[in-house]
Amino acid sequence: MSKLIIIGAGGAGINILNMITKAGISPNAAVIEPYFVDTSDANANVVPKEHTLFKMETIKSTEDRLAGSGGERQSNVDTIKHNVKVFVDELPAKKVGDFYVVIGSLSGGSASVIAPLLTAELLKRDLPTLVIAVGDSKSELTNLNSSNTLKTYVAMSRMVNKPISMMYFNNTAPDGDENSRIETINKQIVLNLQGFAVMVSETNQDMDYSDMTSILDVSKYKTIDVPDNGINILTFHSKDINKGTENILVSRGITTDEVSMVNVASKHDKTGYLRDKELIELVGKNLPLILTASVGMVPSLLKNLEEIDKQFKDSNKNLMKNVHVETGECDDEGLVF
Ligand SMILES: Nc1nc2c(ncn2[C@@H]2O[C@H](COP(=O)(O)OP(=O)(O)OP(=O)(O)O)[C@@H](O)[C@H]2O)c(=O)[nH]1
Ligand SMILES: [Mg+2]
Repeated sequence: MSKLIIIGAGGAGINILNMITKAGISPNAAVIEPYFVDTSDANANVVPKEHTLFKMETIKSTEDRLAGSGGERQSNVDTIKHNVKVFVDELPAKKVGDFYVVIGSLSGGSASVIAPLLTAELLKRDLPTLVIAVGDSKSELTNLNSSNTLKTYVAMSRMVNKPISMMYFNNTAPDGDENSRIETINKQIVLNLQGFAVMVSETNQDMDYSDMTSILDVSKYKTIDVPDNGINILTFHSKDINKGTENILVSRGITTDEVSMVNVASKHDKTGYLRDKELIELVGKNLPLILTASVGMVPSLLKNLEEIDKQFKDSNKNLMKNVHVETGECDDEGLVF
């Protein structure tokens, strides 16, 4: 049976991975093996008791507490680079049949560095990897971090010369309530991974390891020209579209129009069938499960983040005028009397 090795990095990654381990995965789907990593102790309480937090040591805030990156992506780069290699080396023996998932926010300071480095390291070792990336546009910093982390993934993909498969989410709805939006996204991610675990379980008819590694590395399909942005965005749908096809799983490779995000060409389509009776019973109501890899979406995601960045900068420009304060004389240590 295939395993899903899921690595939750940073605050958001740890939180979401904890939700996945609690929700569980359907029996007879791929078994989950969770790993939690961070530069901070702040989220250690969310790590389930039976698991440990892999600590990427940074400056300690006190004797025994790790300080995190506080949203600054550059603050722990060298430590993280070193630790990511150590972490991957320490993962248990890799075997054919296993799949890797890396979960992290794009917008904080730690996972936004850990997760891309980790993904590149796994891909370099030819391990089939899916990235769950959570963007955020609530502040200029989180939005800019999201944009730069997405660009990091593009650069990483070019360096390892492989497409990166990503499920992309953004916490910030135009007028939405932030907390309910995060909750919705977390639930969506849990459902997507439960579906993914069914698809990669190797218990399905006509959908085997090669089919699933190809949807993660669409360059394996002769019909799909992977654009040089290197990222394919995976989306999951479970649709009640055809009552007659009760136990169908479909994976699709698609080219997407970069600007309008309209799907312009279905390049590959692979249909598999659920064979396992328990799985049919458990997930049958959500079938068919359709996993789509779209290879042209990243430029429009980036354009969107860059437009938001411009809005933040424009609205702050005027506010920053007239903020200078005259203190008058002060003594050597800055005291004003
Ligand atoms: N969807 C989702 N987003 C979350 C969750 N927890 C935090 N976030 C978002 O993640 C972003 C912050 O990133 P974190 O993951 O906390 O950052 P980090 O990687 O730990 O990095 P530092 O804390 O800066 O060292 C914020 O924009 C939050 O809105 C969660 O459970 N779900
Ligand atoms: Mg953190």
